[in-house]
Amino acid sequence: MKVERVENLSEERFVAEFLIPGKPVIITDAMKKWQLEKFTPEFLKKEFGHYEVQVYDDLFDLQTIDPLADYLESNFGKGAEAGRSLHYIRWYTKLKEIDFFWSDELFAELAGAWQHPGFLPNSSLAVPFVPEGGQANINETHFPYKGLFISGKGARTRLHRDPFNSNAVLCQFYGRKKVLLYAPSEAGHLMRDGKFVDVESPDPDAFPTFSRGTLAYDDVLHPGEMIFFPGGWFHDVKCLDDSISITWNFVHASGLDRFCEYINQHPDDDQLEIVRFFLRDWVGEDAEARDIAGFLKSKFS
Ligand SMILES: O=C(O)CCC(=O)C(=O)O
Ligand SMILES: [Fe+2]
Repeated sequence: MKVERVENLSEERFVAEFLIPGKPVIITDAMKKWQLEKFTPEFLKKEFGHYEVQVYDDLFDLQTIDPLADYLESNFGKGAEAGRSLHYIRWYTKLKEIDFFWSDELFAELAGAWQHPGFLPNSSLAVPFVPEGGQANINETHFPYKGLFISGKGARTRLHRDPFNSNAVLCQFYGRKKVLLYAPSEAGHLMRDGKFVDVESPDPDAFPTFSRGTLAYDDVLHPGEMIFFPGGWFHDVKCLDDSISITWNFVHASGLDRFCEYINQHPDDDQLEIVRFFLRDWVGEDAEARDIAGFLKSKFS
């Protein structure tokens, strides 16, 4: 099935029809006024080619740190050649308190080239936390897992669901991506011992009931389109062309119960470090899952 495509999506409709029910959607016109020419390989190479960036495999294991220009030279314009490494740049803004090759400087320089989408809530946000009366802005507020994704044709982000039940938005600038989506209810067919099935070559011993899992959506995201991945949904993303995208995650107050339930049930999840980083000014750097949940519930009750 194809994902519903909408235009002119208001925040009210997004929250009521997609965010609260947890329904994926593709927004076709939210990037119309953006400077798309700044999200091309040529422009990024010219302006940012000397930056060192982190290069991952098809999940989230770091492989190397290389200059952006080197990656583009060896991976773009090649086609998915047999034997070519399918490494993937995921260049995130700061996610934790360590010195790393974060993209904050890049995003500061690109701030004028794109804007906070009109449908995306800018208040009632739990992660990043926006105090009452405040307004988040994707260009000024720090969001979790906000990053520039750069990947050669054939590269892939294997099936996964995003951390701590957070929602994600993926904006496609350059090239097409094939997107497969499974509902949260299919977890039993897709996950085992914290590992996810590889939908392109499922291991029948580890995932014996994979074929009984229902694929909800199979679609292609085109340049200029944005997709919303609701929290808990499993997604596999494959680059049909050389590709450039931006993504970020968020937890909205409407999903607070699910978020708190998740963190209370997974107090040792290593991604909680990221939640703490985003809430450290309010709950402290050592906050336990229940303190985080208690703080957010008190703010949105
Ligand atoms: O674009 C990709 O390769 C993966 C995107 C994704 O997983 C996300 O935005 O949550
Ligand atoms: Fe994801």
